[in-house]
Amino acid sequence: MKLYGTLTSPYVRKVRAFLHEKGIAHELVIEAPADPAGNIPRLNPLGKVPVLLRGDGETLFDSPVIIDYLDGLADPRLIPPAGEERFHALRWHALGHGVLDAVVTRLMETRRKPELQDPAVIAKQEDKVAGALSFAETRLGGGAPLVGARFGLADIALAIALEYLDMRYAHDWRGRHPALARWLAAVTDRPCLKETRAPS
Ligand SMILES: N[C@@H](CCC(=O)N[C@@H](CS)C(=O)NCC(=O)O)C(=O)O
Repeated sequence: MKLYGTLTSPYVRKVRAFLHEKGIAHELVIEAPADPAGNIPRLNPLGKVPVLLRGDGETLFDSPVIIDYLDGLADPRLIPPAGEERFHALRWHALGHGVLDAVVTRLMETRRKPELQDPAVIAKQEDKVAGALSFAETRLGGGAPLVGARFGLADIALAIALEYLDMRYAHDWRGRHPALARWLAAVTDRPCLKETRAPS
């Protein structure tokens, strides 16, 4: 099984952390989606990473689909199988994933020539991030794990979203969300997070 992606993509990191936490053997193929001579356009018609190439030659994308597939491969289960816990875990995933989308959209806008940037686009994405953090701050409960008794998808998705803020939209979110800051500090040394962090 091969995972294609870059070391800086937070979507790829989410899948890598999930693979690490589950202990699933795989080969990481570092490849930028924009490389016209690379494999990504052939493996994913959307031209995005991550892409998972299975042993039988089938490919899977995007990151939520890959994660769902991987969870069924082996124990421990990182997504609760049913009931309220399942929907809470999937909602944490959606929240973390949405923060990534907002930060990426904001980043792309800030990378345009100054005269082409639209401050309204940037403000709209920053509002989404602020709303997501406020939502998370009030729903942390007693700390990690966020759902059930085991560190799982919910924790991976939230931790990676918060660390991506520090990487691509650095601002004082900790001052406004102290419970979230404490929660991240308590999980940040987990091996699945430490070993998938983007090189500085
Ligand atoms: N929804 C996708 C998002 C993947 C994505 O946007 N990946 C970026 C890298 S961070 C990419 O491949 N961008 C290239 C492009 O959009 O052409 C997922 O969760 O896998």
